Amino acid sequence: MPRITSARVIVTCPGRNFVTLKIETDEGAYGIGDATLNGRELAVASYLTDHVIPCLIGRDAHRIEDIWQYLYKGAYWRRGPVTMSAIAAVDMALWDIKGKLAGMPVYQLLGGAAREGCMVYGHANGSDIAETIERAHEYLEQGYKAVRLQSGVPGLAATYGVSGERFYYEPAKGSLPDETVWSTSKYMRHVPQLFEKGRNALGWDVHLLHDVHHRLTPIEAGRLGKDLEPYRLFWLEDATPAENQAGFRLIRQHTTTPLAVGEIFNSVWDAKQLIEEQLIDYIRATVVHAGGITHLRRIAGLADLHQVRTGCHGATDLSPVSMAAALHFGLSVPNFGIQEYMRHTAETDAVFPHAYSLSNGLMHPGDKPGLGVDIDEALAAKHEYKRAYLPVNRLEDGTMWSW
Ligand code: GCO
Ligand code: MG
Repeated sequence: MPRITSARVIVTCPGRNFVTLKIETDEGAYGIGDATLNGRELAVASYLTDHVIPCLIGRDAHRIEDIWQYLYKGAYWRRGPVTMSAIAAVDMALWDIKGKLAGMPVYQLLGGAAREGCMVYGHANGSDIAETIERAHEYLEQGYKAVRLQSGVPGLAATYGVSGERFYYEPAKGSLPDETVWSTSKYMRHVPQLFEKGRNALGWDVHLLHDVHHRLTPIEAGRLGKDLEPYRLFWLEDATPAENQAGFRLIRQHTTTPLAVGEIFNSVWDAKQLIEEQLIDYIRATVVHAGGITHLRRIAGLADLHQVRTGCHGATDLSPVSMAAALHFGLSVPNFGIQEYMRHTAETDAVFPHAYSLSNGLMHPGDKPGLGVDIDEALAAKHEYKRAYLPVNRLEDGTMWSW
């Protein structure tokens, strides 16, 4: 049996911060797992180094489920983003090791490919509608089958999802959080125009998505969903904060626009009611923040019983290790829906060489044994950690709001 001989946390900042766990075994195979929690990175690094790693040494690396249960039940303080990201990193690293020792890519260990590739969506964003549509065209030219449209809102200085960058959006920055200002009424007037013009320009063959980023109340979300019905969105994401899962009943009563939620969920318990009552169509929980491949499969299993499909979060704050893990999961899970794909910078890709690839709008994890992604530790060491925060958001009168 492969014994865990050592483990360490690597913090690096090739343009943005990433936390990676590396686990080594006495059989030579090592595994890596992503532990990045945007804006709160060092909390997970400490959780792993100070509390988890000492419990791993000497264990049988093949016993993935047992180690998962040990870390989850053994913590006593269950769930939460810090704990679940730490457990996820261990879980990913162990699947990586198992794959390497078996000489197989992880998706084979999960049951093999259930499709040719994972359909991904890209982010088209612009300061106005015309710019967003121009970017969306660029995605279509590259073969994407699905594009998320976000655009600046007239009268608001900054809007979620809009950046100066061409193909990605990186909101975490600064030594203190940026403050942005939000107006629900300005936004609600604007979004239907974005999709009306978007459909006219891009046609009906492309899947269009939109992220509300937790800004609306359930009844406002119901109204927006209704207003967007003519444009047949693939999904409307994070329409309202989901701590109160029952809140989604109200949205459902008012619209047939498909709903996605869950990028900030940590476990199946965050989604249980949403799934069981079929209040959502896509669950966005992801490998790194929801307890790893092991727990994500459990969430997907429950979702499958209720015709809810997966749509894992895949922003740039999830490292290439998470991206790889998400693709092994997505390729093999029966109820795959779509995968978010925000390209990492060349700087990040250099630190994390990987086997996954994109062709004609579908991504494949590649066939290297394990997850098929590595970390160049010498290069990682050259990029020192830089504190960065996600923005905070206020209404125009100064009231704190969800960002
Ligand atoms: C998305 C997300 C991101 C988050 C980011 C926070 O749909 O991709 O909403 O843009 O804001 O991952 O860390
Ligand atoms: Mg989102």
